[in-house]
Amino acid sequence: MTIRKAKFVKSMSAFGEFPGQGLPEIAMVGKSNVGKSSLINNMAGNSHLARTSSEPGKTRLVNLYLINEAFFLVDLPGYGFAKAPKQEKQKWAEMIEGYLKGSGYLKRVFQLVDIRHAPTEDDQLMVEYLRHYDIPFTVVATKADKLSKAQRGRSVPVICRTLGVQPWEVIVHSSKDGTGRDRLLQLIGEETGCGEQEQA
Ligand SMILES: Nc1nc2c(ncn2[C@@H]2O[C@H](COP(=O)(O)OP(=O)(O)OP(=O)(O)O)[C@@H](O)[C@H]2O)c(=O)[nH]1
Ligand SMILES: [Mg+2]
Repeated sequence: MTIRKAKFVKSMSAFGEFPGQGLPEIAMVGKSNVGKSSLINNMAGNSHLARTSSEPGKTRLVNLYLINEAFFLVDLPGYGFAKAPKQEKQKWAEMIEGYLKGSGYLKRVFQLVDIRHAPTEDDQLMVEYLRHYDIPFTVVATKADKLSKAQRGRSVPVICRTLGVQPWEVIVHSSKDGTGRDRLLQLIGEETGCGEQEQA
C-alpha cells in the first residue's frame, strides 16, 4: 500500500478521551527510545510528523495519526525508562494498558525491539500481556542500519528465543534506510483492508 496522506489528529492522556471512529488502528509499543515515533514517520514518509528525540521519554501521551483518511497509526509512550520519575512511569504504563485494553478497533500491535540487544524483561512482559489479551502483534527488530547483515543474522534468533516467536514473523526494520518498510506497509494494508484498494 501507499501512504498518500498522514496527519496528526489527537493526543490523549487516557483511553476514554478517544473512543475510536470506527476505523482500524495499529499501535506501536516498545522501550523508550527504541524508535516507535520514527517508525511512524518512516511509514508516512514524513520525518516531521511524530516528534522524536535521542533522549528517551519523548512521547508522553497516546498520539493518533490518521492515514489516508482510512486508519490510525497510534504512537504510545515507551516503557522501561529507568530514569523517569516513578509516578510518571506509572502514568505511562496506565496509558499504554488503558489504550491496548480499551480500543475496540486495534487490529495489530507492532512490538518494537532494538535489533542490537536481547529483548529486556519489560519486552517479555509486554509480549506476555499481548498474548494474554489476545492482541495480535508483530515483532519489529528496528535500527537494523546499525548492524551488518551477518550481525543481524545472529541477533534475530536471540530475539525469537526470548520472545517466543518464529524468525519469519520478525520484521527487520530501519527508519534510517527504509529496510523492511515495504513489508510493514504490506502488513498494515492487510490489517486495515487498505492494501488491495491501493492496487486496484
Ligand atoms: N540509526 C537509527 N536510529 C534510529 C532508528 N529509529 C529511531 N532511531 C533514533 O532513535 C532515537 C529514538 O527514536 P524515537 O522514534 O524518538 O523513539 P521512541 O521509541 O518513540 O522513544 P520514546 O518516545 O521516548 O518512547 C532517535 O534519535 C532516532 O533518530 C533507526 O531505525 N536507525
Ligand atoms: Mg516516541
